[in-house]
Amino acid sequence: MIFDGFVHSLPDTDPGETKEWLDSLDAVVDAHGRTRARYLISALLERARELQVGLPATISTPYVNTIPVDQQAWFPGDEYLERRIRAFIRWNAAAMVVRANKHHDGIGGHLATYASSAALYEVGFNHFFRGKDDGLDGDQIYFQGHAAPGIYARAFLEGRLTEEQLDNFRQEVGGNGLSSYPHPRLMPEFWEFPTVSMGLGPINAIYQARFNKYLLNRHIKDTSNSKVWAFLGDGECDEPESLGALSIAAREQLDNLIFVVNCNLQRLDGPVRGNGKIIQELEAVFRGAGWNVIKVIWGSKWDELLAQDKDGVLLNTMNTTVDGQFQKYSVESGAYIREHFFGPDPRLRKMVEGWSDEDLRNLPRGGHDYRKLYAAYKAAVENEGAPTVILAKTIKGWTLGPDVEGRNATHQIKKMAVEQIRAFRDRLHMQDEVPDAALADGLPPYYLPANDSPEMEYLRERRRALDGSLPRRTPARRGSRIEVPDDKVWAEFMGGSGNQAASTTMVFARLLRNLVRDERIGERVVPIIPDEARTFGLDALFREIGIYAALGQQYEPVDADLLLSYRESQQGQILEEGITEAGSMASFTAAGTSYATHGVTMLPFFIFYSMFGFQRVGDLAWAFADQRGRGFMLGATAGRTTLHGEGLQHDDGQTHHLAAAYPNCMAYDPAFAYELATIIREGCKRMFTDGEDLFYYLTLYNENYVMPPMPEGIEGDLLGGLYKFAAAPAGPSKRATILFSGPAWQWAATARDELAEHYDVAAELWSATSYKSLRDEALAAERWDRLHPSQPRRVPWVTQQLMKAEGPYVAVTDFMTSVPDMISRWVPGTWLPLGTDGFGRSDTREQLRRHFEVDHGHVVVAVLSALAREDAVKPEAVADAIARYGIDPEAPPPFAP
Ligand SMILES: Cc1ncc(C[n+]2csc(CCOP(=O)(O)OP(=O)(O)O)c2C)c(N)n1
Ligand SMILES: [Mg+2]
Repeated sequence: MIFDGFVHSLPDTDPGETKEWLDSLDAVVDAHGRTRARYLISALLERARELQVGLPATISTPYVNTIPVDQQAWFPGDEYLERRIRAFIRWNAAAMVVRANKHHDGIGGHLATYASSAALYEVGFNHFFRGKDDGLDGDQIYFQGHAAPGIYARAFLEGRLTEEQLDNFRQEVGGNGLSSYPHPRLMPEFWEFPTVSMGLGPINAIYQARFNKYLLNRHIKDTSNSKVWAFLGDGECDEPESLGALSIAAREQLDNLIFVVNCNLQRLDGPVRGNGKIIQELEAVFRGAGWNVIKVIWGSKWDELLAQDKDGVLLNTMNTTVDGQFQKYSVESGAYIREHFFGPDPRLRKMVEGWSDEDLRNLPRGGHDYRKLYAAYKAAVENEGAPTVILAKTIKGWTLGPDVEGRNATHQIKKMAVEQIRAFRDRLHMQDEVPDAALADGLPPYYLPANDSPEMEYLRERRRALDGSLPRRTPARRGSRIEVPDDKVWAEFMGGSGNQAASTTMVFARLLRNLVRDERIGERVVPIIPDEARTFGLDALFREIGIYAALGQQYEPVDADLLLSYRESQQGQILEEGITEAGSMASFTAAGTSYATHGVTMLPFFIFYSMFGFQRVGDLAWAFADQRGRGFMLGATAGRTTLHGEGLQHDDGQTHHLAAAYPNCMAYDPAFAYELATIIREGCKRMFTDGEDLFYYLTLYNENYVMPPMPEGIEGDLLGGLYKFAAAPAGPSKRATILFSGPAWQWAATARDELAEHYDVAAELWSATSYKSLRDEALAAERWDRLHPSQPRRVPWVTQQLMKAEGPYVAVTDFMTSVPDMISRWVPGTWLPLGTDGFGRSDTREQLRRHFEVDHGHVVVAVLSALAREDAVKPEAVADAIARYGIDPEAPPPFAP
């Protein structure tokens, strides 16, 4: 017998028996057709699963609900009251958006997303989502960003928001407004998770669920009662971040995680998969990744049709109708549906003979059927050993009327004419609540039921039973503060390294080791590394604190007998993420917001290849900032000339430029061990003791040099971003000042010596640890001046500092010139920065520094050139230096495209 597939490569122990089975199948196909054959094979697979035959899971199932009617959990709610409550919320959500746009044309907002997902949320709010009363953690819910109006509308009914606040939707500047989307930065007591940049919610939710297990397994916090719910759009699933981390959720058996995908088959411009079936496609992806998949496609009214479908013709039509066509049915009349969906096959047509056109038009999708949803959610929360995804089919703009529902333009509709509003009201059966007279001015009024109405009592009772209102962010809980570790951790970095050369990366590794050994806070430290621990010298920690592995270590590591073996453990502390900066950033987010989500402050240190940080996952970092995450990001192997062999894609000269865009990021480019230790100690205090919503970005380098001892009395200046590192040598008659950052101190120091020796110039050396901090302070001073014209001028701190030195001022850095240029406006004298602009390349450090024109020769030339501009030296001196250092003035600039 010949097969093309893998079976052919397996030995057949009984070919006769095999033949009998195959002949039977052939006969079924001949006699009863493929549909019947499919049914039989499905039945066989199902039985094989029950018998634990151990077949790989099939990746897709027919286009029907996963939970059969006879296994559907009984719906315990009051259907009538819940429908009324849902109607009120739908109404208020739409009223809010319409009113906002009536008052302020173009302010925006979305009607259709929530309209399609109201039941998805309301079943959760009434029956599943756990709140945070009495200090509980509750569930962590990632709301689809564009569904925010519905979440506000529910909060309004719950008495958490006022009419005035609803009327301030998308008008935040005056205070008391509501954010367009979930933004903890702007509504810190309300929203917990920023989700609106598509794809970030799903990946963050996965790592949040994973982090909850980490806290549990490490016995830091019992998180076993919290579920993570992530609501996302079907269009959103095209973002690589949405589905890119599915496998870790399955691998680590995150049964505390539930995705609910709102499959309205549409995104912004049109259908998600016009010619395909997004639900089937997603099912295959999730099942393939090892998730428990529950499809909720059809509402209850379809059950009776499916029960009659003895020949499988209905199923076949469901299976073969593409999404674009389903969307068409969602906007069409019952007659059209009868003709085109049921019509072509007489058996199907007969099935709906007794049904009116209206009945056919109202055949609902599963995602609008709270009974189906309840059963799915219940199965999801009870599922063990794997994460669950619920794929719920809905109609975009559902209940908003024929001009909105299912239209390609629906996503962006935010206005409704009076006629549309009235029809919408009628659809929601709210004629008594919102009489015609109230609609006359085209401004739909909000509707708040009487406080003692059955709806309000039911609403409150449900939330009380589920531990309080959501969403709610509770950042200031007891026990969320951590005292900064004592001197033992930091002291060794302050005195210099003697004769020993070290890199700032090595210093950091040692500092991290000291921190994890600290008795009080050591266990709270969370090192997060995307597969570069060895590069950064952090592998020494593997053995000491272990690598977190949800299921422990089930093998003997190849290096078990070595001192630095690869030790995995369920209590492991290091999050060794593998090669995923996005996943690492999501872990960093979960750990860095744990003070708020769990009332447990953790100290995350995310160390990565600096080029693959802000540049690669900048949007996740932005969401981290929005979410008020706290922690340290460490861009290692930084510098465009210090990381020398790696070349264009690796050499980082821009991340300080990028980091400057993050308002609450404290960005430092330290040169020495004591700088690093001082900054990290201060960061720990500000973030973890004082509770400031900042995060730190520090660049680390891999170049070894002797670490000097910390000069006296400079701590404040160092943290402020600029301090005097070394006085000018005595003797020479002319003065200048060189600012350096990171490893550029070496070129600055050599240049200083050369200037004194050959050119009669005495240069002071200043360490610029943070141009961003200097700029932020200077901008504040400038602003104050601008707005206080009659007051004495405020001199920016950077100017005050530099006035203590003498110009001209030359800056040198292993980053782009635009980094030191952040302060150019406030430098009190001639200013000439040198940086590493242009694409990186691979070569030795020496060659690269020459190429980028930042080596000591170029620093000398820059200082002389600046002095020449001030007529302090003759142009010949500059020419002399150009010749002395063998610089080719006609070489093309390194930043030429
Ligand atoms: C990263 C990113 N790109 C683009 C957008 C703009 N955007 C907002 S909603 C939307 C369509 C959403 O479709 P879907 O995910 O299916 O959600 P639905 O509204 O249909 O539930 C787009 C493109 C965004 N918010 N984030
Ligand atoms: Mg969609």
